[in-house]
Amino acid sequence: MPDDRVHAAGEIAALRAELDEHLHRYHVLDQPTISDAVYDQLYQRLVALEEQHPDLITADSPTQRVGAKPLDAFSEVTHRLPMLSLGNAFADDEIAAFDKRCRALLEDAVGDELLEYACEPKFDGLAISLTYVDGLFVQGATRGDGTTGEDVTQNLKTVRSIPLRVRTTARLLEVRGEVLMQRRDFELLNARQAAKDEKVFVNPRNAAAGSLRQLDPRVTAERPLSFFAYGLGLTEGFALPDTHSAAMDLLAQLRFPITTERAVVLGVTGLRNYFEHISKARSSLPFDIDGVVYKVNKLALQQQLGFVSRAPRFAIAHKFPAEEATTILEGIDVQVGRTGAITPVARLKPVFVGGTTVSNATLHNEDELRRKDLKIGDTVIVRRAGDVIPEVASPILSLRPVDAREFVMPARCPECDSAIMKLEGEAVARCTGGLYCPAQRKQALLHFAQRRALNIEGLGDKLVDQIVERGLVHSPADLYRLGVAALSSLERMAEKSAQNLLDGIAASKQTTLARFMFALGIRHVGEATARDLAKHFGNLDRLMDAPLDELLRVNDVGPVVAQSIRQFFDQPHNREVVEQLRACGVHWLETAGNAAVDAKGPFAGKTVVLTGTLSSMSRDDAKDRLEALGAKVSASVSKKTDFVVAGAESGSKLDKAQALGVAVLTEAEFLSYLNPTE
Ligand code: D41
Repeated sequence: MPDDRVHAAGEIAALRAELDEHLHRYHVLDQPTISDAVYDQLYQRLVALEEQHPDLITADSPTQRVGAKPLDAFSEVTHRLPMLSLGNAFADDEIAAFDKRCRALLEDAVGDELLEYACEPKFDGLAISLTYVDGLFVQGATRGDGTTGEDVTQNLKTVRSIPLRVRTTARLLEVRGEVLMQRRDFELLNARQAAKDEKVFVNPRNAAAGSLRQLDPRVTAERPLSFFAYGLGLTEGFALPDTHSAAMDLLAQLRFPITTERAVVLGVTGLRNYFEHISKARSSLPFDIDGVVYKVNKLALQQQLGFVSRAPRFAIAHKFPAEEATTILEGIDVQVGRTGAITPVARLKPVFVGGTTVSNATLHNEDELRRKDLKIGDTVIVRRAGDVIPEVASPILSLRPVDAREFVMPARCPECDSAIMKLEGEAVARCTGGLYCPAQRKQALLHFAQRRALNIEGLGDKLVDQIVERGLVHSPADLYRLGVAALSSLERMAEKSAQNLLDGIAASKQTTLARFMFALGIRHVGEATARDLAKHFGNLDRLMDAPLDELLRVNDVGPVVAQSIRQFFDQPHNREVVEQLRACGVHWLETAGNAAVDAKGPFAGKTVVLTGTLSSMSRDDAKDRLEALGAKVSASVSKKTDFVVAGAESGSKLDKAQALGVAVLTEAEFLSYLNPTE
């Protein structure tokens, strides 16, 4: 290397370390030691040196936080370890029940001792995941639905408190936390927006969400976002500590911002004291929180508790009580849902409550409306808790005007004029129009296309409104028959977006049986049930023809669900739609299903752990295949593991399997067990 380059390289390294240190002091420790002007000089010096030596620019240089090009769209990220949701509680007795349940499930491990909990504020922001490979920040993603989120790496790089490099020997380190906007930053941003005659945000959470969702990272860079880590995700080559609190200590050592308000407490009394402490501190915190989070502190106990559905059993959010305001109930409209359910909706004089302006609120059903004794013209109390949908709590009877009017359920559907009927014993009235009713058709299509169903990118509610109103689409199968010409004729639809939508529709053809079952919108068949059904049957024809008693054998399927599935497939019209969809090319991998699992097969009843990368299939596919053969697929290796399937670049799980003497299968061996005849 020429001398000048050697010097530059040295100075660049020193400047980066210096600048990183100041960013950390300013944004994480809140204790800056130099002025902004001095920081800026150092920064400009680095920029100049990097301009002279562009080959010395590295991805973790502080200059690389800004300047990335705008994107056309965010790409999807699959969370290798799902980002679970948190159960909610408002009342003290729910917290006592949480502690009791944990203790009961951990009886052997804790005996009579009080359980230790890690407590932290519940940031009212957006959950994200940060991935570091060999210490370098490589990917940042939103939580999305917990399974897939959006790749917002460029935007997260602009957040100064997120380190671009961490000093760790971990091959893989995933840090999870919340992005938010501090109250002061929010006020300043809104003042700036107003001065520019641009959109002002209703609350810090919306401002943070809007800023993170910018396709142009230069816009995000102008928005003062903060980050706080709340835990670890997937790690490889990293020795996990024993407790959540120690994991947080480690994160702080690695220079991630963590809350200063955390505590480790014992038992329900400890939880109650912490809640009181934070409730008092709430208004003086620099950011919005909507409650606190309690987590069983020992990670081994967390593992033992596991999770149900999408929420861990070892953690719970204790939310602050809802906020309330009064306003006028100006009218009651009705809305038609996907299954024809008619929901009365309160039209309210707009009121600011719990951080947003509310002008509508669902009234659920007629009975509820009568029970609450609501009349049009009433002054009502509107309640809103955190991100929960606002509700009309009650009328203030003393303020009722003499001309207050009773709500009358319309006899005919406002959308399609079909009769509205209420079945015996059911609380909801329904439009009888079925898929003739445009409102139901729209909802059914949106349900079909949503991310967790067939995931048709680009098919939002405005488009669905148009294609239904113009008679272009009657059933989901019609989506697969749309052409560019028909779509280009729609409002605000250029040929390019039409083509994008068609690409999205084409891409959705390859799906899974579980998604397909969920997409059909069978009453009582949610995502989890659809997955259980797919696992059990593995094959659509067998599922459609299954008698009630077979359906009842499926995990978590009771008589109501089984009836509903039977009724759905007994209608020739529904079978017709299914056949049309298959004819249009919608397909998935069919399997033998659990129902047919050979109880003597090599994986039946075994616990299997997948690690590393398989060349012949994705991890999810491997999991599906194993489960179809009766195996339980687990995330971590323990003495109870029967097999570890080790693909390329297997890490700590393989080491652990070998240490515990667990049988390890290579990919080739695994495939030979999967397909013994092939
Ligand atoms: O401050 C938060 N909003 C927060 C969210 C937190 N302090 N801890 C959290 N812990 C979890 C688990 C226990 C599931 C790892 C969370 C969240 N989850 C969470 N945020 C959004 C969905 C779930």
